[in-house]
Amino acid sequence: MRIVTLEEHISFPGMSAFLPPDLIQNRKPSSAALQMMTKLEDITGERLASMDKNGISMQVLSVENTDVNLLNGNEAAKFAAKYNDLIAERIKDHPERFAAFAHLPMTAPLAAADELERTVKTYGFRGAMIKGLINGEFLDAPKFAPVFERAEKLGVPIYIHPGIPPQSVMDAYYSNVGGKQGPYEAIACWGWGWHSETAIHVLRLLAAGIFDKYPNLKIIIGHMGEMLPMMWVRSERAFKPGAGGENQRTLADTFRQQLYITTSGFFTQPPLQLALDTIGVDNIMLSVDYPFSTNEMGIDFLNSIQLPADQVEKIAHGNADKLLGLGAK
Ligand code: GRE
Ligand code: ZN
Repeated sequence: MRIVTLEEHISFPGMSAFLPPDLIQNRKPSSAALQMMTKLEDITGERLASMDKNGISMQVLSVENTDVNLLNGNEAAKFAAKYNDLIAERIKDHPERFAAFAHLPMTAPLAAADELERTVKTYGFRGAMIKGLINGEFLDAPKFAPVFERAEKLGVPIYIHPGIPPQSVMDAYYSNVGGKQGPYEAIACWGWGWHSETAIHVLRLLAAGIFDKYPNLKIIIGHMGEMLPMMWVRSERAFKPGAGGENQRTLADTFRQQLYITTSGFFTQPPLQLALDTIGVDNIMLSVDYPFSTNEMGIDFLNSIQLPADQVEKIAHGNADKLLGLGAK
């Protein structure tokens, strides 16, 4: 069976040569990312061998770090373009095995929209991944409109991934746990905080009326829907049209029409069942979150799904092929 996974990360540490030296010390890589740097940097070595071993046909790659947000204006645009050029160069000999989401200079939203268009048209990139807040701001801020507008026009999705929380959130919510000094990353990031942050991100887009403003815009989120399937009915009641937000449609209608989720980092049946019962089988796509989870975990999970074959095919590749325009032309 064809298998496509689409929350699969890369990072090129050599790119820090293009950051001003005084900014390099302001970078905040997670400890998990630092540990995985060798695997993040590799594309056609261990990564491709592991895809072969596990029967993964294609990975859609995305940049794990947010260094580009340290830069502004033209500097950010040049840095992102260099990153994307490098990704395109590194995958060009394997068009059947790798595709990519663009890395965008979101501190300069119009340049970000232009870079999205350039990478889609020049390299066939499949959309963009945006990691977390942009220097403290969620994407419903009006300044980011050009990116949504352009994505809708180009017919490519935006993947919203969690990012390192802003310092004020880190301090208030995730620090001094049990009297220990400093922040506790597992609560702030991959053990909880990240997932609630991305759920909040999508609910903010709903409440701000972004989905209604761009009715053909498609948003992807990972981690089995970032807790939204669990909260579905309660949130649906709270975010009814006319309940204070700008949204004109219900949460369920909006999300089933415009939100897609991946299974990244989730490998058990109960959360999948919740996702099937809420957003539905047409909006769920297999992903691993390589290298932070292993391809073996993803494939064992796929093999354990108890659904009719045509539905497993949708999750394994059909939905992604359709949404991203992959597969047979
Ligand atoms: C992720 O991309 O989801 C991720 C990281 C770093 C650590 C763990 C993790 O970027 O799941
Ligand atoms: Zn991820």
